[in-house]
Amino acid sequence: MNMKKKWWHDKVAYQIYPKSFYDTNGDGIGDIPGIIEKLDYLKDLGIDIIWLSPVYLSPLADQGYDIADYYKIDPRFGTMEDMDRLINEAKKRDMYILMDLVANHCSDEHEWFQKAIADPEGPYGQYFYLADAKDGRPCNWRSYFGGPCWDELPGTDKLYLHLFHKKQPDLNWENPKVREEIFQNINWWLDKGLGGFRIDAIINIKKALPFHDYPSDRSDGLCSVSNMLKESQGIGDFLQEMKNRTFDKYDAFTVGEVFDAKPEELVDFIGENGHFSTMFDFSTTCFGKSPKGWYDCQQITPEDYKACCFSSQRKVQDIGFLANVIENHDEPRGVSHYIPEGDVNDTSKKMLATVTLMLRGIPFLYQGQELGMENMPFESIEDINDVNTLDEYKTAKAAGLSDEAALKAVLRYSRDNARTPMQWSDQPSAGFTSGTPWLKVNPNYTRINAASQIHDENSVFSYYKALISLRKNPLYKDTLVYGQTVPYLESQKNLMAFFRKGEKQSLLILANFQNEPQEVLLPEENYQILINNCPQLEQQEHSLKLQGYQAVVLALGV
Ligand code: TEU
Ligand code: CA
Repeated sequence: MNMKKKWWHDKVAYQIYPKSFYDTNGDGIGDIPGIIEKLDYLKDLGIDIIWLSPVYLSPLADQGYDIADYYKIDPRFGTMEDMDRLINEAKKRDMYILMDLVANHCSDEHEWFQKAIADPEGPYGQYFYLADAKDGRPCNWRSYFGGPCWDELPGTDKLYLHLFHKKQPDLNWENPKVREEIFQNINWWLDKGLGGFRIDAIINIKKALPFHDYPSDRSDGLCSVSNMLKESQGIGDFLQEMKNRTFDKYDAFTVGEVFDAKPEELVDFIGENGHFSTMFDFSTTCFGKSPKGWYDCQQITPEDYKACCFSSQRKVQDIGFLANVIENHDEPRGVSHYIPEGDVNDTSKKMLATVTLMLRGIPFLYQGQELGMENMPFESIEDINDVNTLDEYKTAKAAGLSDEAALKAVLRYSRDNARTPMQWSDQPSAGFTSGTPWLKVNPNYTRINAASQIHDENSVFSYYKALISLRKNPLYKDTLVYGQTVPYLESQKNLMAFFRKGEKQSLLILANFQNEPQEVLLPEENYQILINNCPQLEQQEHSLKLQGYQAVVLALGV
């Protein structure tokens, strides 16, 4: 396929959750100066693009995804000078900073919302979705964080809409003034030299109007917002306008957080002239989700994992690029989620890394993934901070689960698993802070930490580094960036194997997604081993015998 080359096609990205990354002033909260201090660590790993979860002024009801001022940095994270310094320090190292664009909603503490409360009939009332309380709720949608998505506009006879937390009122994108405010803010940031944005919850900006009910799907009488998303039409007009007015002028990189997109719209979203540069592939993270809640989710198996990845690769490769993740701040740790319990070890972690980084797409690592950080062994619901997990716990209890069973069910998926502090060393609080960390550190930090891995050539960290450097090696780069993904021996159980076929070259990736060894027939007799996550490789005449969780990358025909 002939694809116009873009500056970001061959880049590797990394998500920082600032609150948990590195604290420089001992208040237990990670900060921007902490990110600056760790830029060389990221550069050494091979990272080009850094996405920061929100650092704007915020009451942190949803950890910064509730913005009170889009032009200010929250003092807990630092100052605007720190932010400018970060952008410049990144630039010096040929790295790009992405901020999080949270434009579906703002905070209830934002000036716009405060003005809407003071005068619902005035211009700021139209920045939001308001309705007369006397008529009852305009629709029965359930907020993503539980309960009805309509609440009283304080001190008035109105209701307002919030698809997320009640401290996150939805902005009314139908109002051109709102769009104008957002575009202005985007350009203001891009003028500072940002590389672009990660775009939060964006599918929600277009509501199917007028508001109406859908059949209820739980005993609360409410329904999932996804019903509305299926019905809504015309989001493309908003997104193209945004792109034309902002990103395009700067050749900015954008990655959309898009759930529930319509399959036929993929080309509109990430095709040649798509709304975004790329969007996340959530096929594996979303697998098995149940409308009833987390407690009812179906666990993903290696075969499911393979099917999800290959299906995404097939769908997208003639259209554009997806961004590949195994985890982010909304998900459990990938190694805990995708590798069967009991099998989580350095070899299986490296296997998962091989698959993620060798697939076609833009890899996005999440902080700590490069160290093989694992889910947190939370002991009680009291240890949980995340609003989403607390709500899912309530849902599980309401469905009749015991305290213990409900806890177990939600801990598997809890967003706090990935939000525990980054494990820098075996020093107190994992070297994250000299104070008390805002969220408990995973007790495995004495075993899993950056300091012990950076200089260990067998560590998960060094392995990630090798995979990234393979992606950038001029000999293989073109194939790894642009080459087609062609599944190999697709029906062989717990084997995830695929070619990356470039113009002049074929690479073969073989990953044994199980603890037992398995034999894999080779398509070619001549090959060179580029990557191997085990000390040895058992080579037979026409096949390889892969050990449990062994993964290799082969250059064929050489
Ligand atoms: O997430 C969007 C979203 O749909 C999430 O609710 C997701 O389904 C859930 O977290 C899975 O457990 C984005 C952000 O990534 C998330 O952190 C925010 O809470 C949310 O938007 C609201 O801004
Ligand atoms: Ca701090």
